[in-house]
Amino acid sequence: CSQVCSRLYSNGSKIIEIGGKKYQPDGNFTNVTPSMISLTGRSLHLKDRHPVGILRDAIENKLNSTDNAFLAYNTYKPVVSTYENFDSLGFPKDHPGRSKSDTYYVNSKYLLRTHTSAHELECFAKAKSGETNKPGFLISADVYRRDEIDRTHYPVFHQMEGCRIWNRDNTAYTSNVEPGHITKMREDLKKLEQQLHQQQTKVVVEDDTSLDGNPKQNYMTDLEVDLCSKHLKRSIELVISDVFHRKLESLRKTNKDASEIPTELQVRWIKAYFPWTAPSWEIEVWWQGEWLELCGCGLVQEDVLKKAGYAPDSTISWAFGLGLDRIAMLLFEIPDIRLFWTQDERFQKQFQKGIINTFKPYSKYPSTMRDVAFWLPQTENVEKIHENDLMEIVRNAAGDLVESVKLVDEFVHPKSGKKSLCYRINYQSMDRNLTNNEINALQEEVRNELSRKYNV
Ligand code: FA5
Ligand code: MG
Repeated sequence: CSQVCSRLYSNGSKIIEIGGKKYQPDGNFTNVTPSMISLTGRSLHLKDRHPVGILRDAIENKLNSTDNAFLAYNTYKPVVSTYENFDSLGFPKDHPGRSKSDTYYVNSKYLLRTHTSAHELECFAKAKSGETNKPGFLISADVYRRDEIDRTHYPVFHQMEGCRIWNRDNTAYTSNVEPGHITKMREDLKKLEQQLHQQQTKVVVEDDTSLDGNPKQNYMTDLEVDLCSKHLKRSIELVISDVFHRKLESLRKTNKDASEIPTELQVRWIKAYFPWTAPSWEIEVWWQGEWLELCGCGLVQEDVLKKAGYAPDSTISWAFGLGLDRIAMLLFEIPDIRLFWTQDERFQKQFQKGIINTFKPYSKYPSTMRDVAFWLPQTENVEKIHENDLMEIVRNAAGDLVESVKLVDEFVHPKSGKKSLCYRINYQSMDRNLTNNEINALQEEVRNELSRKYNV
């Protein structure tokens, strides 16, 4: 914190201000940096001429094309409580996602949300209270995670959360007629399957539907689990088939040999674990020679529904969380995730509302490497250096002028046993040429900060 706070305090203020709200920093927790705070409020997912915004809009439209079931919440502010982000969802106290090396804390009670699931409880409560008359909702927002630096990782990305709710007709279970919600789920599923059937690009699904090691919740019947998980999976497959179809079509138009472009899309469902869903899965799509993870999902734990005000046993729901940036990068052929954040109009003016087109790179500016090597501190009372802390130092010094940071060498001295690390920082601007003097100054700042903070 000393590093962060001294910067925050440099304008004479002892208060952190994000999105018009004020927060008291906390020496033991605060690790959100001014450079991160400056990225809050950009709302790329709301811009209708930005790849992330265009994709968000396309997915919302597709999901609502079947039965217009989803209300979209897209303006939630990025600061949430640790309760909303973790506790409300049943994250154990020692879950690694809570650690300061992975999460940006504002203070001990508030943080920059790490996923859109942070707003699930509130939205379920709204649905329960009758404030909305739709059986589902979508939440799109910017999310924040401390992470490595390279072309596909950025400390801010975007997610869309989706949830769908059925009220259980419990009284019918005592009679011989099919409960109303089962009939409704069958109808909803049928509509979805018909729509999926009409998609021009078919999805070929690999799915081990057994629940071994991925158990259902006791309050639900096998039939309910079957119908609900099919509805969940078909909804996501519909989105994927729609979005990727547009890409395959445009590749077919521009490729010399159109027969090389696949006419089907291979996807697979993998069992997963999330504290607030059971059973849970992730979906991966086979794209240009590799499996790409797009989304985590599952059937919402009864506990979360109860916290939102639903009576025990009364409700069945599914939830998913879809990453937008990776899909947008691949659809629009964006070579570096930093481009999403550039204000350069050569980027901005290439996109139009509702259209998925291929990005045309403007001149790529040369990159320059600098290495920094240091002996790891050995004494116990020195703070350990987590790789994400190093990333943060580089980000603070050079912001979006860094293309990547990679560990290139590790050395253990044979006699002393001391270990040294060498990181290679690749400097490159998206928008202009950098001078050597400028890069040297940035590198000097990284070196000074490393030695000041960790005494290396
Ligand atoms: C989650 O964030 C859960 N909240 C998803 C969820 C919601 C599960 C509702 C169950 C019910 P995960 O960390 O796997 O899970 O992230 C979800 C998706 O966000 C990933 O599949 C991926 O598409 C995207 N994502 C995750 N990390 C990154 C990253 N560093 N950069 C870009 N996209 C990412
Ligand atoms: Mg995941």
